[in-house]
Amino acid sequence: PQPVYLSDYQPPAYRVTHTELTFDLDPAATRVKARLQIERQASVDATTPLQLDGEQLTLHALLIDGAPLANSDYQVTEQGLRIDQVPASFTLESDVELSPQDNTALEGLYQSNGMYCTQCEAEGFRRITFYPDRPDVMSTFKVTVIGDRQREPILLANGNPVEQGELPNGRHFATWEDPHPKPCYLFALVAGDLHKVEDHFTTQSGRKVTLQIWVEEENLQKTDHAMGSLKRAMAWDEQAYGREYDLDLFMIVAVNDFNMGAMENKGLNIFNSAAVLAHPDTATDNAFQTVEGIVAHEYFHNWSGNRVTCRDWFQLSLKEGFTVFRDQCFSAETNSAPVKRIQDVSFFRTAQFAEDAGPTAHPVRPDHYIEITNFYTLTIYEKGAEIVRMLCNLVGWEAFRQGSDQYFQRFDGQAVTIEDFVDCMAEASGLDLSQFMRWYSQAGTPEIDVHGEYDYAHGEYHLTLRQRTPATPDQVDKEPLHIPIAMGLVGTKSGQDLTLTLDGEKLGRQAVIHLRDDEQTFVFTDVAEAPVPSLLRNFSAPVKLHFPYSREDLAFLLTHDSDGFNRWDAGQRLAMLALDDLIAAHRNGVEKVMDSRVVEAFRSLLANAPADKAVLAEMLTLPSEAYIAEQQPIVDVDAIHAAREFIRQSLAMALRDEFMATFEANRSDDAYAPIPEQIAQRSLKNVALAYLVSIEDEQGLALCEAQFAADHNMTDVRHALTLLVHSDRDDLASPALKSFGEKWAHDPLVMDQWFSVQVSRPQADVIDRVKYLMAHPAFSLKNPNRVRALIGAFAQNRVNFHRLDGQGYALLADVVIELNRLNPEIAARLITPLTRWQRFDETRQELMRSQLERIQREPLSSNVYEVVEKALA
Ligand code: DPP
Ligand code: ZN
Repeated sequence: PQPVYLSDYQPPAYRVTHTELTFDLDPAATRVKARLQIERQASVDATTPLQLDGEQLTLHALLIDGAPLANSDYQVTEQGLRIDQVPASFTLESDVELSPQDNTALEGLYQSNGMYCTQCEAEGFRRITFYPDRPDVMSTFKVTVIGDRQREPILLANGNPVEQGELPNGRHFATWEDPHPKPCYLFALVAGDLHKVEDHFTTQSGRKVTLQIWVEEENLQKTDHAMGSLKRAMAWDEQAYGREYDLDLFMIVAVNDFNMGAMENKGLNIFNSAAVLAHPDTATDNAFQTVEGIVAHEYFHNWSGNRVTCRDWFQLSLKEGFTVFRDQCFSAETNSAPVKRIQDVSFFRTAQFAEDAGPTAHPVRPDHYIEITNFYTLTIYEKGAEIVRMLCNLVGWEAFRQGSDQYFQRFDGQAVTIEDFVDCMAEASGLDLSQFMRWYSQAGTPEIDVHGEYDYAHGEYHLTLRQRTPATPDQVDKEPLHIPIAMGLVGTKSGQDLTLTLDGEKLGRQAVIHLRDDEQTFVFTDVAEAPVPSLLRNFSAPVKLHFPYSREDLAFLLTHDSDGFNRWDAGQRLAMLALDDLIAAHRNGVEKVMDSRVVEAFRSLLANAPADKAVLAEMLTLPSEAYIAEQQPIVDVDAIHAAREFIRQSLAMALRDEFMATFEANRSDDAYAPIPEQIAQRSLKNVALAYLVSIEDEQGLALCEAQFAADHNMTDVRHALTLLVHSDRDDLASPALKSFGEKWAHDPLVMDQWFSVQVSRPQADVIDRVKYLMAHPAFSLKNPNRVRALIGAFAQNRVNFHRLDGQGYALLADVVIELNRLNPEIAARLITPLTRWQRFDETRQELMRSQLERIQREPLSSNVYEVVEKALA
C-alpha cells in the first residue's frame, strides 16, 4: 500500500452537481443505479480522463448521456473506474451489484441484525457506487430505496421524504431528496423493521422540526434520554453559536453493529446503539453522559462538518477538533463543568499522551497516511479540540464567536482547510496566529520545565519556562510552540491568589502568560509574600508541565488553589510522588511505607468536602495504572499495580470510618435520574464503597452485596458487581455474575458490560476466562461492541495483558489476525497496546515485538499493515 500526501492535493477535475441513486435491496445482490450530473472544471484540459473510485462492485452497465459505453471505452480496476474521453458536461449512468450480507467490514452498505445500513465516512461510499469519493465534491442527492414490504417496512435516506408507494412482488419504495449539497461521505440509507419515537423542536426562527429516533421495537423505551439530549443540543447550538437546523426532519437510527460511536450523515445520523440507547435499568451514569455527549456531537456536525466540510481528509480535525470542543462545552454546561474538565483531561493525559509518545504519533493535521480510518485518533479529535480551546482562550469568547460566525458564513456549502478556520479567528481578533499554527503540524507532547524563585529582598517572583518537544517518527527537529499558560501565584501566608504585576502592568489575580521561545523568564513584581505558583490552570495547553513541587506545596494547593482543576491536579501530583516511592520500594524489595501526607490530605478532603460531590469523588480517585505508567521511563507493570493497591488499601484502612460515613450519607432511594446532583452523589458513594471493599471490610462487602441485590439502577448494580468480581471473594462474585448474566442475556449492551467486568479483574485466571468467553455463544468477532467489550477490555487489563509468559500478547495477536480478514478497521485499532512495546522492559519488548512480527507475516489489510509497519519501524 502506498501513502497519500497532503502536498499532492489537487482540486477535482470533475464535479458532480447532482446525484440520483436507486437501491434495489437484496442481502446478497443489491443493485445500485446511479445517475450523476458531471461537469468538467473550467480550468481542466478536455483530454483529462474521468476517474471514479469504486471497490468490490460488479458493474452491469455504464452509459453516458443515455448511450451505453463499449468495453473499450473504460477500464475497471480494484480501485475504480476510468473513462478516457468524456464531454465537458454529461450524465453518467451506472448499474452495479454488491452484497450487503457479506460486508463484515461494516463500511459501505451492510446488514446489521437483518437491517440495512450504511457507513460512508471516510471512504465507504466507493463500496456503494462508482463516484469521486472525496469530500471536496459536493452534490445534491435524490435517493430511491426499494425493499421488501414485510422485512423492510421502513426505508430511510438523507433529507426530506418526497414520495413513496407500492411495487409488484411485495416490494415498496421511498424517495428522499436532500437539497443541501454534500460530500458522499455524508450519504446514508437505512432499511428495516424499525420503530420510531417522535418529538418536535421549534427553531429560533420559528420553524418546526420533526425529530425521530428509529430503533428495534424492544428498544423503544430506551430513547428518552437521547431525545432530550438532542433537543438540548439544538437549543444550545442556537444560543451559543447562532446555528439553526436546516431541514424539516432530523432522524437518528440505532444500529447494533457499528465501527464508530456514531455518524453525522445529513439529516439521518446513524448511531452505534451503545451511543444512543439508555435506560436507568440498563445504562450507567457514565453511559447516560456518553449518549448526551455523542448525540450533541453528531448534531453539532450539521454545521461544523456538513454545511462547512473538509477539503481533504488531512483536514479531518477541522471538523472533529472543533466539534469535540463544542460538545465538551455543551456537556460542561449541562453537567458539572469542573468534573467534565477533570475527566476529559485525565483521559487525554493518559491516552493521547501515550499516542503522541508512540510509533503512531502524528500531527493534528497529518501530512501523509496509508489508510485514513487509522487517523480517527485521539490526536485528531482530542488534541484538535485542545487546540481549538486554546484558540478560544487566546482570542476570547467574543472574538471566537465572531470568527466562528464568519467561518460558517464565508464557507457555507464549501469544503475548506484548517487555515480557513484559523484565518477567521485571526481576522476577528487581530492576533497573529502564525506561530500558533505549528500546533497543527508538529506531533508530540511539548514538555515544559519550570523554575520559580521568590526574591524576598525585591518582592519579586521569577518564573523561568523552558519548552521542548521530543522527536516523533518523521519529525526529529521541533520548533518552539506558542503555549498559553494560565496561572496564579498563591500566597503562602494569605492562602489567596496574589495580584499579578508583569512588566509594570497589573494583570489581576489570574493571568495567561505566553511562552513562545525555547526559554523565557517572567518577572512578577510587587509580590508581597512567598507564593506557590499554580500553573497551567484548567489545563490551558496540552503539555506536560514539570515543576519541582514539594509535598507541602501540593498539600497547600490542594486546599488553597482557587482553580478547581488545579486543586484536583495537586492531589494527583501528591499521590504520584507517594506512588513513585512505593514503586521504587517494590522494585527494591523494601518494605512499603505509606506517606502520611497523602492520608492527611484525603482525611481533610473528607472532613471539609467541597460543595460539588462529583469533584470530591474525582479528588478521592487515585491516578489510574495507565496514567502512572505514562509517568515512568520504563513501565514496571507489577510494581505499579502493587504500589497503587498498597496506597488504596492504606487509605481505606486509615480512613475506614470516614469512607463508611461518606457511603452512608450518600445513599439514596430516590427514583433514578441522570441529573448532575444524583450522579455526583452516586459517584461519591461508590468511590467510598470501592475503598471499603478493597480491604475486604466485612461490613463494606455486605453493603456491596446489598447494593447489587437491591437492583436500584444500573450504575449501582454494575459498580457493585465490578467490586465483587475484582475482589478475591469468588464466593460472592460467582453468584452475582451468574444472576446478572441470566437476567440480561437478551440485552446486548448490558451483556457487553458482563463481558468486560470479568476480564478487567487483576486475578491471574483472567486469560483463561477470556478464552472461555470467546467460545461463549454470545460472543462474536463480527460485532465491534462485543470485541471491544471482551478483547479491548482485556488489553486494558494491565497486569494480565502484560503477563510475563506472553500469553496476553499472543491472544491479542490471534484475534487481530482473524479480525484483519473480517473487519480491518477494528483490527487495526485493537493492535494499539502492542504498538507501545518500547515503553516496557526488555523481556516484554521481545514478546510484544514477536507478536507484531507474527501479524506482519500475514497477508494484511492496508489498515493493519500501516499500524504494524509503524510499530516495527
Ligand atoms: N462519526 C465520527 C464522528 O462523529 C466520524 N465523523 O466523530
Ligand atoms: Zn465527529
